[in-house]
Amino acid sequence: MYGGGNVFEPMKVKELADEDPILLKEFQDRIDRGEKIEPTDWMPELYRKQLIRMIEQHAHSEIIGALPEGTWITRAPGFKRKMALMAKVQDEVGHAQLLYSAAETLGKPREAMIDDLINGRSKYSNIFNYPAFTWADSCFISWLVDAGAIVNQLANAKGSYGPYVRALDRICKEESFHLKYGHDCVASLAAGTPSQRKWMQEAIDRWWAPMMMFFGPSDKISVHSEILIKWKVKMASNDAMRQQFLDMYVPKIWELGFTIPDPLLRKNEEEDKWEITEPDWDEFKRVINGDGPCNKERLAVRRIAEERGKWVREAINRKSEKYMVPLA
Ligand code: BYC
Repeated sequence: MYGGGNVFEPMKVKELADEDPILLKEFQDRIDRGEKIEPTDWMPELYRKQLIRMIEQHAHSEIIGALPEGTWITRAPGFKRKMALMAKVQDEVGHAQLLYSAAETLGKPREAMIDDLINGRSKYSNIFNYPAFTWADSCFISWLVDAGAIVNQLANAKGSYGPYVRALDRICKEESFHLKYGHDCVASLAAGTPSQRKWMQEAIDRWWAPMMMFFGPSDKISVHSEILIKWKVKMASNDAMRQQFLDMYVPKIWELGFTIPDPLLRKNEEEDKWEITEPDWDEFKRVINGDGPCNKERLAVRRIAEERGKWVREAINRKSEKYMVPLA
């Protein structure tokens, strides 16, 4: 019933042509009227497949995203920062649980999703395949990666699939705390010693290019956007989300006295549009297909976690079987 998709592979539109045209029209009318689609409602197989693909990738991004920040919990400067970062990382893992549950409503079991992740068959966000060398890298993630995630998720929380939008709604509320925490971390470094300012600037220099890619390939080469926007799964295109992020956060980065490592970055006031250096989409493709600086390490950690947690899952399942009351 479920299935993923290969990057940049053209969509199999044939599956849509096979659907009952009357049901398909009623489905599109419901979406156009702003109604929510629920798990037991009729939906085209392609809608189901696309949602599983996107929600599953999103869930994986949350648990893998916890890794580069997680390594900084014990090294965060001071008790308060340690506590706050630990709470944030726990939130991210919780987001993954919400999202796996939302994807499960579409028919793909959680075990199959985890299996696809640890065996490299599923994708997760490009940005978490880069190393967090310094505390400032962790601050960049907490502020600006979370900011990018909020831009995307606030928009998509108005989308069409009930379980996903309800999960996004809750996730956005928690993310807005993360954003404040992340901004406070970056602002502290900005107001700190020359070395602290330098570390933060170096982190911005390292993470800016992956951050631009975080919103997905440009609209010219995005594969799934057209159908996902028609079905209100995505509420804006990748370029529109990237532009919104630039609009909101470039001035804030400048305000803190940092520079952005893109010589072409400028606001074209006539077109009300940010001009940027075109991201290196070949690097992007390599990274999302398993060949980034940290891909192997990230999946190895998840594989170990899966292996070590096996006895807990088995114990819970046995206990629930023992207390299960047979239905009359
Ligand atoms: N990374 O047709 P396109 C967080 C793939 S977690 C990797 O434009 P689509 C956080 C795409 O999957 C929040 N792969 O795709 C956590 C497709 O490949 P397949 C993460 C990417 O789906 C912890 C191919 O490229 N947010 O912030 O229309 C701590 C063609 O692309 C990426 C979400 O997951 C990427 N960046 O649009 C801190 C949001 N971009 O599947 C923070 C939910 C594209 O054909 N997802 N690809 O093999 C989305 O909104 C959409 O899936 C995307 C891509 C905008 C990302």
